[in-house]
Amino acid sequence: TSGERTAKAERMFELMDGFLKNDPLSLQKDILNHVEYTVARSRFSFDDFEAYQALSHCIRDRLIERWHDTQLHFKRKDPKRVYFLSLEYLMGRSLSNSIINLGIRDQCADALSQLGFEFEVVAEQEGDAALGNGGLARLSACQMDSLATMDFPAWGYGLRYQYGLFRQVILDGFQHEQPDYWLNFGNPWEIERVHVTYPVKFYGTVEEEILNEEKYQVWIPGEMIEAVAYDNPIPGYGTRNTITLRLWAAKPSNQHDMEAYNTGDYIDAVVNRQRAETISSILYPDDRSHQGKELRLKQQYFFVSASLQDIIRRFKDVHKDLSQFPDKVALQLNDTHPALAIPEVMRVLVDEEHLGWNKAFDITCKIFSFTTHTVQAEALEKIPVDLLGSLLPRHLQIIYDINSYFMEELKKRIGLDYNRLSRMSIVEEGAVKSIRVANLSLFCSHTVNGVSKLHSELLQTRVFKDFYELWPEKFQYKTNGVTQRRWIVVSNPNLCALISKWLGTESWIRDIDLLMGLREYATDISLHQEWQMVRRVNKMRLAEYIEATSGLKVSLDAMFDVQIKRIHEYKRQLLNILGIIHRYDCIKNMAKDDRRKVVPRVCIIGGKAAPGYEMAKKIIKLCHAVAEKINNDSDVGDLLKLVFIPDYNVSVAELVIPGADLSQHISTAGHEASGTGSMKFLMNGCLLLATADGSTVEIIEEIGEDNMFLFGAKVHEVPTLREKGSTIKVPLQFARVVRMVRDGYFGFQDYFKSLCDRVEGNNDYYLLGSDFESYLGAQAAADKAFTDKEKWTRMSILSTAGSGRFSSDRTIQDYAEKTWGIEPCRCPL
Ligand code: TH1
Repeated sequence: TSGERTAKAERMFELMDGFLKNDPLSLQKDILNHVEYTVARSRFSFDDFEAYQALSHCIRDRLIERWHDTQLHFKRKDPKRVYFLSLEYLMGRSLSNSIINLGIRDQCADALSQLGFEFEVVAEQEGDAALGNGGLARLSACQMDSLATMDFPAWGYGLRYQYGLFRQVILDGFQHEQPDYWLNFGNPWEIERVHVTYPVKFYGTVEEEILNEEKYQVWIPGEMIEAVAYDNPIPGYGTRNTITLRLWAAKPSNQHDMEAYNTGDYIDAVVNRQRAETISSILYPDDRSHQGKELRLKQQYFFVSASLQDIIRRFKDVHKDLSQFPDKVALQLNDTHPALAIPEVMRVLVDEEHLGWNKAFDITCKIFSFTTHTVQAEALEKIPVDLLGSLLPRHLQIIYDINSYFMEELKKRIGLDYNRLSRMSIVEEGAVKSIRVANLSLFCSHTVNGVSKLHSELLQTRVFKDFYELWPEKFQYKTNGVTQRRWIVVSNPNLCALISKWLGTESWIRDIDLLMGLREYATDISLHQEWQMVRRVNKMRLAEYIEATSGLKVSLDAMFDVQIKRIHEYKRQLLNILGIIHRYDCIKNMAKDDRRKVVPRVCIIGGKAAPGYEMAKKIIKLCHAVAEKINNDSDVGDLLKLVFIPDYNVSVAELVIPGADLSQHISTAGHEASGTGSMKFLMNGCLLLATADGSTVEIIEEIGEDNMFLFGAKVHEVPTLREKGSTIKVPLQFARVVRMVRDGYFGFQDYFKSLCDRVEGNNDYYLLGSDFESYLGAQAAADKAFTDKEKWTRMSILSTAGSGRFSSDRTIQDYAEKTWGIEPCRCPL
């Protein structure tokens, strides 16, 4: 009875010590207890890594308390919830971030220091959780932080890969990939939910069944795999709210292939069972290329099916009538990777809940919204029909049904314009008949958005023009953002303290618009001094890291010029390297006296190439070959250094970004959907050298063209330049530096030939040649500005001051209001 339950709860509460305490002494006790009982080391002898493990468990305990309270609060209030579906999350490290969001940084540092440990050193023991590739995956992580901080009732769903993004090892200047078996030492940031499991079905056939004189389709699966939940608590900053990132792991199901046991082949059957786990074992390392692989499709469905069973169960715990589903649930598709959720919802509603098709479709269209991160039509995901039909036969039927309905609706709007009908169809006829996942997502979502203003315009005028003309009201734009908690507070504590001091408050950590207040002091000499000091300390930290990883000593007086991101031809790391060769060539050809006027530079490049992306791998090798030459040339000395930072990841970014003077975002206009790295540099007071692409266009609106170094063709000029092809006049300097590479000046002549071919004449698709002169102009302007310390510092302060619009808090607020229709649900303290 309820009376008994209350009595029991009261008894439990009395037995509890109350909530865990956060004063340094209590923390010390808890750390030592975890050393002894969790890590199973003696409390009299443990090392930095064990201290990391023990402290992590202390923090985990505290997260669990808040997490329980938050979940209970959400359950009681039953607000409309948002479910963020993403196949990738780049969380990086969790310890510092959690400690800062809990507001107990100083207490933890105190506790550690009294035990003889240093907070920074302990925090650095943690490895990165790298369950994603690049921008898209880090965006998911930033958005989770904002969702928690802003008290939204939100869940993230994803896959718990056993192997994260490969580790990059450089041997003789070539990239090699090594597996990232990141769970090796255990993971204190997850809670295994052995009882939260769902069966996921694959293969088999579809049969018709008659029930109460109605026909139903029944899917008889051929394989069953179990999904087990692992919960990762995501704490908000300045709130008790702690939300969940639920990741699914595959386990063999007890119903998996029963036949094999009966036929007596026990050993084989067990080995086969084990194979089920491969579904969640590995992250695909390709940044935006789809290959129609069965395993990838299996991953997508596995994750979608488990998440939806979980979401529907949560809904049904409280509500009976599924027609209320859209009032309580918003589902956000992070690109098309989770789009199988659409036919899956239809299947559940029609086949399992026995709702009529129209009713089911109405519900479906009310719950989905879709973010696309893609720029080119060719890069959109497609699923070969044969593959889908064999793996998910019922889903293929449903997609066909949706498409027939879609085509009928379309004909009512546009008549029998067959070209257009076939362009817009969800099913692509052709050599390989395929499903166009973006078209499915567009038709079935109430809202679609790009990730910057420019990108959203390109969607409307190019990629999804046909759709925009018919359903303009579906299109929104949501410029990406990054979280200032991770990208200033955690990674740049000195700048954080300085900002709080000058603004007279820490409130900007939750209310980013306050950063603008710094504009007032942009010319204040004492701020300038403190600002320069903070930046110099960060440069020192970076210089030490460079020396430790590459053995190269760099001068702190040089301009630290950084380009870190995935290696892609469109991101034009090659333009950067050719520019460096040009700079080198100039220094070499200068009279000795003139060299004194050169602004010294340390050029830093970092990033991974997809394992099968040959050109990207050649770019990495070229970078090393050029560095070898330059860094060993005594004519050059400290005037120019080139460093490749290996194994770029989130924690490397946290170290590099605060120490950068200049950062490059130099994609060919129209190719970077948004770009989020630039926002992190901006927040940290690093100046940008950039093209008018992606979110840079909005950064210009915010800080003004004269606070950055802009160059290159504009989006509308690109098509004409491409048409002109080899008739474009390419500057002599460009031909000269390419020739140096061709002629083997840096060795590896044969290997670099195809790279050189790619940027000359009609092949220069990314317009390196035609943008080169303006690129060098921007570089010269940066040099000039750097020699004027006061000007540079002012520009730097104004960059930070103008970065507020690029906080993911702003992005999430926008989604909450305009896309999801959800409200904050704050757990009482
Ligand atoms: C990136 C975009 O290239 C980048 O411009 C954007 O800032 C970022 O997403 C966040 O919106 C993309 N990453 C991926 C990854 C995959 C497929 C497509 C894209 S687009 C796997």
